[in-house]
Amino acid sequence: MQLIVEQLLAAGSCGGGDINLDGQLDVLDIVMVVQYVIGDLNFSSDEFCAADSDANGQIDILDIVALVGTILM
Ligand SMILES: [Ca+2]
Ligand SMILES: [Ca+2]
Repeated sequence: MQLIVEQLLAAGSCGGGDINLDGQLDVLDIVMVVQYVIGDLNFSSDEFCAADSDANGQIDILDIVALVGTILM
């Protein structure tokens, strides 16, 4: 888990994970990613960049895992 998160975070300049730009990584950011993945929310390019933890151009479960891992560290 730890290794995966570190690899994901090292992947690019995007993926800070602070999607709502309140200066904190917390459950609210995870909720936004989940809402995006299930289609309830659209992201701006900045939000997308912040959410795409592994910078692969897609927001998916791996980005959620990385975000959760970051918060738990
Ligand atoms: Ca935040
Ligand atoms: Ca991704």
